[in-house]
Amino acid sequence: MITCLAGGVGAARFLQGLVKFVSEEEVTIIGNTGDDIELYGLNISPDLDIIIYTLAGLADEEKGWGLKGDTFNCLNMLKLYGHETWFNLGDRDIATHIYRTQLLKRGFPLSDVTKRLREKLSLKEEILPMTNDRFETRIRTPNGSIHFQEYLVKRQAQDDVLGVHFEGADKAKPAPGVIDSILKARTVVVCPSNPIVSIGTILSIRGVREALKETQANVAAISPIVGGSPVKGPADKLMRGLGKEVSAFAVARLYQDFIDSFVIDQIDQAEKEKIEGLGLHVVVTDSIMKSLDDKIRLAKAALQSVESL
Ligand code: FO1
Repeated sequence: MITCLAGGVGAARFLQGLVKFVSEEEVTIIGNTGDDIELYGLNISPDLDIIIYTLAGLADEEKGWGLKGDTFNCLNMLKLYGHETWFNLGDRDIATHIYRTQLLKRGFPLSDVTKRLREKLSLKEEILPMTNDRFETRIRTPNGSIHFQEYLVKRQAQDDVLGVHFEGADKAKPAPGVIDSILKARTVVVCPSNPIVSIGTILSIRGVREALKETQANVAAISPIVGGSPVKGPADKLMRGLGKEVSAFAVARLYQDFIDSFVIDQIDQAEKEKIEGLGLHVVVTDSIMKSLDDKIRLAKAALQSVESL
């Protein structure tokens, strides 16, 4: 089994490459749920949906989220009724949130809901939420603490970041199968996702970090920071806000106690030795994913980075 720790768009693109040469049944994905938000009475799990839609070939690959060719008539009507519509939910996307909300209301845990969703969309990869419990990533800003989506989408990541808070992390238990999928894996891959609010959230779940240290699996990570910037998203603003350098090396430092290898982009070649100094096996490659071939190449580099160990 190959177990992948995944956030949203970057992870989804990486996984598209991985499943081109690894059988889908062999892949287990532990997805971030810190971005989850309730809007219009609907439970929305953005990162789980991005992974599911992308692997099902339904995602709007341009934006990276939502469904290709979706319409926004429902949202426009909600706007007419005076609702805030800064989070763009497409009409077909809303069906996913209705289905998820109905099942949650009937008492099914998020892990069951996610299993049903990916089965209905004929996915063979196992997709596990990091937890079934309430967990909300909040950003501390000069205007107070706000939900991650409000920070990122409504306010376009313009607020100064004074801190990041994982509400619920103290009580959140790993969802069924999460710890096992790490302990039983042949290889664990930390996908190129935001190290603070996509991977950091998964690592904050009780028992996850310990399992990553304990597992017999080799653990590979891909740097989401290339040339001092994230390929996509607010990782630089969050890292700076937390007083961390924005570099591949800084990400390697965050993961160093449980990974064996670290894949960095050729633009960061100069950091290779410094990262090796952390005791990690470093692989330098072209890590920018534009085409499917790029995604396959990066996924192969990640697996090869630990196969030689
Ligand atoms: N991101 C945006 O920047 N703007 C949006 O309007 C937006 C809507 C949206 C709807 C469903 C969904 O699953 C994701 C959506 N995202 C949107 C992406 C999301 O905010 C973030 O990309 C992830 O939460 C971070 O990985």
